[in-house]
Amino acid sequence: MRIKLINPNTTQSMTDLIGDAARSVAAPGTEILAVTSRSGAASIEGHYDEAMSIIGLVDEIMDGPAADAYIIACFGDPGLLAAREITGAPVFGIAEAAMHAATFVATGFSVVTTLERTRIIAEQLVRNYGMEHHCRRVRATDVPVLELEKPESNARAIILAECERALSEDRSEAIVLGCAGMADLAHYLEDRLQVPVIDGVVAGVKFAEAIVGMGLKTSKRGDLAYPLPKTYRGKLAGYAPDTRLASTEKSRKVS
Ligand code: 2AL
Repeated sequence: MRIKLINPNTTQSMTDLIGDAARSVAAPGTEILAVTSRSGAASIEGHYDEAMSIIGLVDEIMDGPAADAYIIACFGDPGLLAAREITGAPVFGIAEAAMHAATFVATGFSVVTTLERTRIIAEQLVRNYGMEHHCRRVRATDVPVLELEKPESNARAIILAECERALSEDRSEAIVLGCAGMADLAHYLEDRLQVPVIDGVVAGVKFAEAIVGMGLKTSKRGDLAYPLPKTYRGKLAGYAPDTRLASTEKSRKVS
């Protein structure tokens, strides 16, 4: 099966990092197609960045090659429900995937993310996903997304210290990593913390394999049905669902 792993920010080095993480767990026969959004912000750290990322995300889903499943590799899960509307293939957000995975291996988890403003967005996701009974706290580290890949930012040590506080102060039994750019930290942290550390990119890949393996597709009854045909004006005229979407979904044939 082919899983398209979409980095909705426009930083290629982060795509390379998450592509490596995804391939390290992919089953034989799973192809990981890791792509960088062609439009939008270098890093996604707020509501505006998220909103602006959705066009690039939609482009990656609507334009070929088609995939059996899609993963949105940003912890805000930007455009997740819109993405589920425009394709029948299952779509996974890394925040939703990581939180669900955490509930299988721990009663309570803490999310450790980047900035204070993304901490607030992650808290909103916890509520949207009905995870209030499982998520004990969402913690910020004040490490900006693009600093994660710079050794001089000391990001590893800062994140490790925040995880240690989460285990002692929140009484959490597992850690959910709150940014795609932390995908390479999971093993490092797990070795030191001795609790499950869940990266949503890896969780997304394994859930995608499971759901596709079960033969499940996104329901087209209700709110995730294909968007209604209507006129789109201005800069978005080309995104009218009936023109663009119909042809891409019709040509969707993946082995
Ligand atoms: C993210 C992420 O995963 N990628 C990105 O650009 N921003 N999320 C976050 N909470 O920092």
